[in-house]
Amino acid sequence: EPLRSQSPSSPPPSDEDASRTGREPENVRRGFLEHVRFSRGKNPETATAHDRFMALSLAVRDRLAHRWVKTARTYYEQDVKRAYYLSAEYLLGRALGNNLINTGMYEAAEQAMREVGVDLTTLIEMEPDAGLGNGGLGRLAACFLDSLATLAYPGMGYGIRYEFGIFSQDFVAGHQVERADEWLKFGNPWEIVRPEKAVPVRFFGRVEHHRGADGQPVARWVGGKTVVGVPFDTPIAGFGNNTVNTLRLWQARASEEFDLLLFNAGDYERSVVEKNDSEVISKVLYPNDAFQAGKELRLKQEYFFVACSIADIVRRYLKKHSDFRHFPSKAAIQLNDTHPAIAVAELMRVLVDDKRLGWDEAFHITQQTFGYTNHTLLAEAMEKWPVTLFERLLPRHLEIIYEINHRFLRQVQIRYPFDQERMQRMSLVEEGHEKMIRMAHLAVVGSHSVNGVAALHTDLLRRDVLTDFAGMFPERFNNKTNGVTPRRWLAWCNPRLSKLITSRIGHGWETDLDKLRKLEEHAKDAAFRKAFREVKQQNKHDLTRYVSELCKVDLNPEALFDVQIKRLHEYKRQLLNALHTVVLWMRARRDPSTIIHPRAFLFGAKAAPGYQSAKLIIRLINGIAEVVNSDAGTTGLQVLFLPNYRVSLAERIIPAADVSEQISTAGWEASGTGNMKLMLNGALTLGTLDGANVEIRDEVGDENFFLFGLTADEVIARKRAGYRPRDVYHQNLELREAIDLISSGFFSPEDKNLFKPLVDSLMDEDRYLVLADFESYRAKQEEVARAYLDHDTWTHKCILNVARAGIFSSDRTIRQYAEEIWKVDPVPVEL
Ligand code: T68
Repeated sequence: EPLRSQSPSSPPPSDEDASRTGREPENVRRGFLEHVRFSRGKNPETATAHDRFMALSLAVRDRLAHRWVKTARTYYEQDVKRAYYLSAEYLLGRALGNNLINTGMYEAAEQAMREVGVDLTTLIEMEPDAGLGNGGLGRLAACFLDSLATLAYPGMGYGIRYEFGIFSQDFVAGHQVERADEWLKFGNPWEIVRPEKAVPVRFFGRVEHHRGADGQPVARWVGGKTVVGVPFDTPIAGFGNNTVNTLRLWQARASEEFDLLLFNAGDYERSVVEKNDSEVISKVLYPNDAFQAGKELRLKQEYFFVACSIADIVRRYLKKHSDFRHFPSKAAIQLNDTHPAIAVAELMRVLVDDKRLGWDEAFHITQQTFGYTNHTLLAEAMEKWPVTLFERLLPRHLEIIYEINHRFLRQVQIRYPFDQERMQRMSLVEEGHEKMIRMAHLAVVGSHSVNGVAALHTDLLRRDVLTDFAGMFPERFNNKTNGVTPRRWLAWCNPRLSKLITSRIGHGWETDLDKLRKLEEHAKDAAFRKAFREVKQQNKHDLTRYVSELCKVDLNPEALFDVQIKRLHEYKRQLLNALHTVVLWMRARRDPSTIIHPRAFLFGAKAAPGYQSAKLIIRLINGIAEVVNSDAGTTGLQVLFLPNYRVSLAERIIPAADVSEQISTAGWEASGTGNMKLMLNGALTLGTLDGANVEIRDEVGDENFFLFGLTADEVIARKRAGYRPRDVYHQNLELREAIDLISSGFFSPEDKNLFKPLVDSLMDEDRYLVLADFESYRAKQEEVARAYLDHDTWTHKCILNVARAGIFSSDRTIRQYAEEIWKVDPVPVEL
């Protein structure tokens, strides 16, 4: 089933038409046919769908190449300050469709393919998702790259070229089963390997201390073993401009000299084993989204890509400069959470040990260079590494961290004399049974900027998590509310709505999302509301068709599509949603007239493979789905867990959503970004006052938002007062019946006790206040159902949601990072 039945709008093609770069249909067709023949070695008749996908992608890449080179040359020649984004994750999804949209080539490609008898959408569907991330944090990095290029900022992403990205998810008897994500198996047409820019990275070894010729102490990190980082570059095309930035991902390779040494010593077997040890570093993405596993290999991954990236940035700086005092005027480095925080110690090592700068000067440069973004308040996600591990793996970095800590604690002591407890709280080293390095403290101390990702999150970060640091360095703390790219999350994924919007307000919203405000006027027009409703309805039909193929479930396209799509985590409370579906179903069994409008509850989520309770929640929802869907005819209720939630699946679900479930326990979801994508596509939010929901409600108005639940402060107060979930259970009859039904094994006939751990933890602790918020949620859901009956008023609210989503463009977010943290300016690329 093709994804798109209409072509999206696009900017006019620009000025060149050479044979390998021209963007007219005839050029694209020729490029495609040449790649079929010369890159794939096939005749058009024998080419497979995959050959055609590769050939078209290569033809598109050719048409980016010229601008890619020109962009790099422009930055180099103008010697501009650049923004470097360091992230362990990039959740890019598919590139072909997005590149066609951003380059304005979509229609040309469509026509070119039609002329050779090929369906473009079929080719687009051939592409595997680049799933080099877990969830929001990785997808945010991908949206940021798109915005950097679109706003013509000299920005570059650095990360890891995982051979296996986020696992692919199957359901077997309702249970999640993981399979390796072999996204590179058939080749990646977008990347270009640059072996000439490989970087050696040392691990283990020891530190030698002696005096330099000038009498100053010098440290040298020697011995150990060396791994080589090989960069693979992916072009990132801006929308409607000539900018093509670079995402540089490092792959780990065994160092040849090292192998040869062993090989020549006759130890062939060991040399091959060592090769494996090296190359495993970039093998697989750790699939935890809010939990620190503390595996040695993970720390190796972090240092590996950080060392490669810092070396690359320093090498680029030295092409035009020699005095490092000016380094921060040419490079801003943003740390995407603490995963790359070791960069603080690495830049210090390069400046002090390799480039022989004095400590104070080096530290000043380092601080002026780095900014740190925090993405979570969850204690179990805070990165800490055993000192013993650091000592073995990165002995020099441990010394540097100790030195940073020593000087920092002296500052604390001067500022707050006789406050031993504060020193302990703020130390980069956590004392205790096992000494640990606190990566967030390293990131804060080594940066000039620390930001949260939504207003509430930043407030809580200041107030509850980095309290002492916010007290000591208030000027360092700032908020940068997340955003999403309107190119992928509207222009590309929802061509029908895009066309409707453009028919009323013209183009321009793609790069200036505030223009959507003009839709407020059109919301008053009944014809526009009707057209809007029809678009949503057609999108729901598309999803229904797709789902019937994928899951063999026939959704009712007239039903309200109630959507919760995000990683599976207890704090996100998929269980609250599930409990509610059981309550609704039990009511409907007794009296079908209680369901005033048919409703389909759609879930999409991956659970971390080791997160047992999350996996059990998936199994529960699949169990509920089996029961509920079997008598959907009488109740009007459907429940469906779509397997293998990922970027390309989100692109199908979001345009078809009526209700956006953003129901995390207040205080836990740092921001959320799916909430923004759903709003932008005309879904109404049912949510708590958490993360960016707060700002979404501020923008859209309380009358266009379904608010429920405790506030973050109330959550804390409720727990302080001694929260007893069992009391709630006893007080709420319907809730009790639903929980009892789950306990009885009704949804797990093969194992009656399957959900016992789930129910026990809910009744005994209920850490995320599912039961406390249940009644408020249920009541608000009833309001949602009633509101949906009035289709026209509902649609009016949907349109206002779209009209007021402008602020949630990642262009706004990136402009704020660029102006307030990085101090980088746009650098337009002229051809
Ligand atoms: C998310 N964090 C936040 N973390 O949960 C979400 N963590 O509220 C926010 O909108 C988003 O970041 C963007 O700011 C994550 O996605 C991870 O994926 C993660 C990965 C590895 C380790 C820890």
